[in-house]
Order: sequence, then C-alpha cells, then structure tokens
Amino acid sequence: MFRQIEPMASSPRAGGAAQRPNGATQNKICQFKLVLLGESAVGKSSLVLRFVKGQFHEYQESTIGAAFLTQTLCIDDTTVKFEIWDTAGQERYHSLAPMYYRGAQAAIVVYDIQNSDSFARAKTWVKELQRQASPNIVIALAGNKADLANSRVVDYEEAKQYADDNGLLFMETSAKTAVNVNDIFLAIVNALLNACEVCCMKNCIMVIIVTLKSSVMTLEPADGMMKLMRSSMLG
Ligand SMILES: Nc1nc2c(ncn2[C@@H]2O[C@H](COP(=O)(O)OP(=O)(O)O)[C@@H](O)[C@H]2O)c(=O)[nH]1
Ligand SMILES: [Mg+2]
Repeated sequence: MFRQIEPMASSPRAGGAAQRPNGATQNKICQFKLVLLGESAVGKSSLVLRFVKGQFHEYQESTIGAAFLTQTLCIDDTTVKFEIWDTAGQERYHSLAPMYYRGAQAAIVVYDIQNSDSFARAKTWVKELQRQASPNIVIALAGNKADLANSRVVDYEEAKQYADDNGLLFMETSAKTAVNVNDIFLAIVNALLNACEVCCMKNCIMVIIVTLKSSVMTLEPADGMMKLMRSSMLG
C-alpha cells in the first residue's frame, strides 16, 4: 500500500512535483511535523526507531531533551515527508514540550498498557495539545507494549472509549513486534491528507466565489457601456 524511501537530500514543499526512482513524475509532496509525547519509558523512541529504521533495541537509551528524525513515504501519487520530534518523557523537560508541538500537524501520545499512571499522563498531554497546539492537529493515542498484554492494566475498551470521546485515533502498538506501528503512522497520514483535501476544496470554492464576484462586478459596468453605445447609435 505504501513504501518507505530514503530521506530526501533537499526539503520538499507541499504542492511540488517529484521524480520517482523509476523516472515517473509524482503529483504531490506533503511535509508534516509530528511530535511524540508521553511519560518516560513508554516506548516513544522505540516506536520511532521501529517506524523509521525497522529496528527494536531491548535497551533503548533514554532521550535527552528531544531527538529529530525524518521519514519519507510514497502513498499512491503522494510523497509524504514526516519531520518527527521524539521528546523526552521526564517531567523536567515538560516546559520544553510546547517548542516541539508548536506548529505540529500531528501528535502521537503514547502510554504503556502495563502502567495506569502513564495512561493518566497521556490524558493530560491530550488536554494540553487540545488547549495549546494547532487547532486542527491530528492526535493519535498509542497504547504501547501490546506484546505484554498478559500484564496489562489499561483496558483496550476503556482507552478506545476515551479516544472516541475526544476525537483521537487509537491503536495498541508494539515497537517490539512491530504490531500496528506502520498502521498508526498511516492512519495519521490518511487523516492529514483528507484534511488537506478538504482544505484545498475550501480554497477552490473560495477562488470560484471570488472569481464569480469579480466577474459580476466587471459585467455591470460593461453592461452599462453597451446600453450607452446602443442608445447613442439609435440617436
Ligand atoms: N516489550 C516491549 N518493550 C518495549 C516496547 N517499546 C519499548 N520497549 C522498551 O521499553 C523501554 C523504554 O523504551 P523507550 O523507547 O526508551 O521509551 P521512551 O522513554 O518513551 O522513549 C526500553 O527498554 C524498550 O526496549 C514494546 O512495544 N514492547
Ligand atoms: Mg525516548
């Protein structure tokens, strides 16, 4: 359905055209900023590592401040470039978070299904994003470490209900086994591209209305001129 390609040498902008490796030209290039938020050790860096490099480290080093990665996907005729900001979950870095989610089009808020505090913390991140991030931000909730379902304390149904009530995408993921990792990023891409299309449609409708309005305005004086010419010709 999609394929991941090497990071691009230059920074593409939305709306440009790109050359595929096979020489065919693509229509659209979209660039999105995505931020990962959530308590420390829930698996944010591991999810990014799985998505970007297809790897998992049992002893993943903890993130200091934030890490930046990019990933480029080809979906049909669209090239999607993600700028991914993986933040540190420790409370002492909280004040830095707005710097990373400001201007982000998408966020993945992660909790660990074995840790109810991390679910409560995820809810406070969602509230903060809804209050302070871009109004149209796409938020996905990831219940990570789904491979450890035997020691789960957060119910799937409870998290799903919370996500539905708050307009969030939701999946249980495992950075270890890769379950739902590509899927959650793809669900975000789909939501972003749909929003893009609605936005483009709105812009098109605006252009049509403005064009129609201005042609009505130019018709009126021309109409008056015709009447004037006709009356002067008739003497
Ligand atoms: N079993 C399991 N362990 C995971 C998973 N994701 C992350 N981990 C482990 O959890 C620990 C913390 O992961 P890390 O990505 O550093 O969490 P972060 O602080 O949120 O970035 C590491 O030891 C990872 O190997 C997962 O899906 N399943
Ligand atoms: Mg980390």
